[in-house]
Amino acid sequence: MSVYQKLVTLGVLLLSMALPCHLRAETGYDAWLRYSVLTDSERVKYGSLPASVVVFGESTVLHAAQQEMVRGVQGMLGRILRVGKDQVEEKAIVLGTLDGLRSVAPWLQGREGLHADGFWLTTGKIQGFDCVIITALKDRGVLYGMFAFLSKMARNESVAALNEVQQPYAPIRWVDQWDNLDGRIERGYAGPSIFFDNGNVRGDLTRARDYARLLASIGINGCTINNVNADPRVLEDSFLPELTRVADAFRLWGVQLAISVNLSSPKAVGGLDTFDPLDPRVEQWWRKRVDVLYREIPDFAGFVIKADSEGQAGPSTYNRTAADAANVIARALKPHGGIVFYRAFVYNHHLDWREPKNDRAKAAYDFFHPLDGKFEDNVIIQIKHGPIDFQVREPASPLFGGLRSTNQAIELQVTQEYMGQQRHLCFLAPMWKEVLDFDLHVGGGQTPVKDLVAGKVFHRPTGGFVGVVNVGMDANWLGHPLAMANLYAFGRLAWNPNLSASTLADEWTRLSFSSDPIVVKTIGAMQVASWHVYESYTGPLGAGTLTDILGSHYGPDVDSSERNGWGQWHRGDHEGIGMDRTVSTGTGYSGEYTAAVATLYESIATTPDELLLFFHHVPYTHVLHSGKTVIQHIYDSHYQGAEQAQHYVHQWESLKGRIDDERYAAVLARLEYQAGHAIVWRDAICTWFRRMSGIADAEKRVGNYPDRTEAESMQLEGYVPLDVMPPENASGGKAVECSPEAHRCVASLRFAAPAGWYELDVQYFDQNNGESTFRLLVGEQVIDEWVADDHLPAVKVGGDSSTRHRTKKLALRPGDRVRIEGTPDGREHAAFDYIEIRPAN
Ligand code: GCW
Repeated sequence: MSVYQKLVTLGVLLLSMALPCHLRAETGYDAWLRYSVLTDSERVKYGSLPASVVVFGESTVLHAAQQEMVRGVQGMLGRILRVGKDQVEEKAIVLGTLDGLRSVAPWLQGREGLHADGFWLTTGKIQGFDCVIITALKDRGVLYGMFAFLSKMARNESVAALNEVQQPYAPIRWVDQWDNLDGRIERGYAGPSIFFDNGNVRGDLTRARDYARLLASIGINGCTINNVNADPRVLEDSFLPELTRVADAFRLWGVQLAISVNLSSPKAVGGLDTFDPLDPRVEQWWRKRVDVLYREIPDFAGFVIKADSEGQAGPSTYNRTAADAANVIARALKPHGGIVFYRAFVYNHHLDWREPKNDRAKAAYDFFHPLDGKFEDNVIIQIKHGPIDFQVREPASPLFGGLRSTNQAIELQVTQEYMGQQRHLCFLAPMWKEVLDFDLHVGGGQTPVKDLVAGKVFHRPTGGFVGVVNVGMDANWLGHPLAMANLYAFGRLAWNPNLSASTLADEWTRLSFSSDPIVVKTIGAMQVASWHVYESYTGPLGAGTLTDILGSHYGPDVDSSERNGWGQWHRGDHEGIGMDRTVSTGTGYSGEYTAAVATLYESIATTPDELLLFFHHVPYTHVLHSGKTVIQHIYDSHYQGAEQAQHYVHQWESLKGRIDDERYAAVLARLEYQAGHAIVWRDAICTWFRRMSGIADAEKRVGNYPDRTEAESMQLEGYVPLDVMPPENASGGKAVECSPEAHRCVASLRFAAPAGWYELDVQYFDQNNGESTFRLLVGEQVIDEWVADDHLPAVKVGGDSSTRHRTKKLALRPGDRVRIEGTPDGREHAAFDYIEIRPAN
């Protein structure tokens, strides 16, 4: 280490020691369980908190609860509680099940109606001393009660004179991870798997344990650790000890292990020549497998099955039904209390797009509704929230109303596959709430989706909520520090879907950042607006996400949806856009809802604007309820959305000094990136619609960029023009890239505007197959330099890789030579699209 480096290190060290405690350096690893020290005035509230925490009973979960209480109180109040067991000798916080406390607090037994996993926070005398009591039917409930208690303190709520019962809305509150055994995660955006590496379970499961702690703190009780596109090897004998280690890591936090299984396992790893669910040998094979599993992991939760979908094997191979397949496995699990989740995501991805009646949205209902009542009681049909696939705007799946004698769970996607992949801010609670609260009008009275999935409407034995999460090895779990609000909100909604999105954002911000009112207000406002903002610049009116659905699911690519078998069609052409899903003239999808809902969607007059193009094909000139034409709405919405994305940066900058520098910088970098990428989206979608419709933007913004100079029109040395496909993904359809023989390329222009301060944006392409370097020079002076080393889902020039670099406050005068110099690397040819120079304010 050089003397300079040593000085820098010392400086950083001193600086971090000098920071007030609540601004300590943070990676985001602690998420909402930071227990950061409360201010003096906040601490006053807890002056009379007992000095000891006594646990009644013996179990790893209760022990973990006691340890966590010590940790939390120490963090927030700086006091180390005395721990005790089975006996109260002074005022104490008491942890124990109702059973465990029976002999010392018989008066507690009067509390009726506490369900499994529910808890009761109360106060009273135990063995002669005033106690704060956290009790439940089961150990896990005590754990949840303890977390609720600490959460109250962290949010500075009073914990005096508590008497509060909380019951979870539904028994199933699970998360699924789509981790592959080789350590990669399908649709994971935060590094490799915390569970698997190189074909096996990781040696060090610290992160798996810490993940379980986070999950428990929001009431999650099950976790499926491997991809639903399941590797049959998870059921091999040799893999069982590996699974056992994960179950052990989860157990102390009351999270039960589950795995995804491949339906072809009896044949693929079981040595049979069939996996026909009705073959007795197959039945016996599943039974034996499951028995062995439970011998090693007695609290094993169950299996998740994706079958007959996207290339996965399924019962259709033998002309059997999903019920046949689910039931054979369910019967093997039943004696052990295990559950089978059978995913409703079954559809034909070779659908003929020329046939106007074909509609992927109908698949789940068509497939599963006829099987209602044919499933064992420990089968749960796991249904994505909408009928397509986690698009930015979909109606609630009609299948929620189509199953009355079958258990169901809603599948929500925390990982932002179609929502900006944790590079764009997109808080999903408002979207989930709309679906959960949507009344499907099945049976009498109100039947919102949340009640259907919880089994309340048709009195099902089980059901609930599943979130696809995909945390990874990134220190902050999901990549974007603000994305963790989605995991938090998912868990909290699974516990209580009546919580509002703004309450969730508020709770999460207080726990994850601080209770500083400006922080709470600013982050809350950004989060709550963000789904609408994302929707407005990526595809409004229910057309579906207009992304590259054949590849990354990230950047814009409107045409990729059309003329293929995947069925994510929007039917956009020169006349109009939208899928006609009505009964009268379209695919008939709207008829899958009960009459009250079907009527709403059947008619253009009653379909809400935001779902118009999901249900109807209309001309671009169609006038919306808002009074705007469809085409003008599309233009306006993209401009407004992109504008709001620019505004996030300023909102965030207003928090400087109010939150720790690490997370401040990490979030700022993502928001600056998002602001640039929102413009890529805006321009691509508006250009496509302008070209397709032939109708100009009434505001004259589309195709008219006064501050922009196209790279291909600059003076080029070593750089050569490149046609970009699809053309709308680059300004003017073209970019420039270094020619193969060039080692360094230059594009320049002569500045012609008046002297002053300017900001300059370079729109360049950051691929993941090289790390090109860019320099911005004015005359001979190097003004700025950066490396295209981000890890975007992109190997070519286009909408996935297009990235903005901004140089702020730069002095320019007429005649200055502005130069962009690119040094290619690997397969990345230092390509860029345009520069924009505008007066700095
Ligand atoms: O949306 C699609 C995803 C696939 C995923 C599939 C599913 C795990 O693009 O990556 O596969 O959904 O939910 O099964």
